[in-house]
Amino acid sequence: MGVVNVTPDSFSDGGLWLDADAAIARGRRLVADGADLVDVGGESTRPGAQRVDEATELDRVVPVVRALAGDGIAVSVDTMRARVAEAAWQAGAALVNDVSGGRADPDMLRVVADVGAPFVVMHWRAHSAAMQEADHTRYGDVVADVRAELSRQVDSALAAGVRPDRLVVDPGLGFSKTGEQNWEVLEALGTFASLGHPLLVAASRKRFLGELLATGGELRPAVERDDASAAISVLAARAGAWAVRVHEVRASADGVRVVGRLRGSSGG
Ligand code: PMM
Repeated sequence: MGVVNVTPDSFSDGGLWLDADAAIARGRRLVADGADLVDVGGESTRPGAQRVDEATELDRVVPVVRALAGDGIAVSVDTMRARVAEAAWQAGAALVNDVSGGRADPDMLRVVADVGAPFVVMHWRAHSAAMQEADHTRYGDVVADVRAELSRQVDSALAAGVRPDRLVVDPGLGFSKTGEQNWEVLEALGTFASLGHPLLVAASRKRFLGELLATGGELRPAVERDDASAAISVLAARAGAWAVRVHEVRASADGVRVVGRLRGSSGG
């Protein structure tokens, strides 16, 4: 899954693809690089981010989704808003990726159930403005707690009528998690796969990689974290992930093919 952030303020590519034509070209490029899915978002969820209004999000996302879907590209829409999900679905999106897993907008699960969209349920505790505050990163056992909370989010989606075969789960790296907690989650991907739904892993360029690669106390800049991101893609594929969400696709797509070949199949 290649990322197109149609935002001025995403942490690693904010402003690069804000113009619709630039975003569409980027989406096509990601597919040429090997992406099977392009994730289009119009609202940054970086730690501390403030929300954008719905009209702005719709204006950013819908033309890009329509153009890429019109090319025959499988598009996911990265949104916490039911109306944006619905409009993107009507514009040809194939999947709804909600970082709140249906918790931010009370209408989301109903809309997704009504239209029959595949739906990513990500582990989520709070909006970006507050998610790294201490009480939102407190866990007894981060792996067990994230699994239990994600399982409850899945139950809510099922109760709202989303079909079980439409659900994808994501442990939400960097969302209400410290760097150390992200590593614990990554070491336990099988625990999340055991929820019985396809698993999405989204580590690309996140801060904990900048911390890992820091030199002299300086974080490695976000755009220089792609090699480490691709390494995680390989490990995630090896652990049975269904998809990885990345900003630069080629190295991850190639790595996933290597893993697939070692499994004796042509895919990942
Ligand atoms: N992370 C970001 C945005 N969307 N979606 C899913 N399913 N999982 C994630 O971890 C996730 C996401 C934040 O990264 P970005 O600002 O670079 O897009």
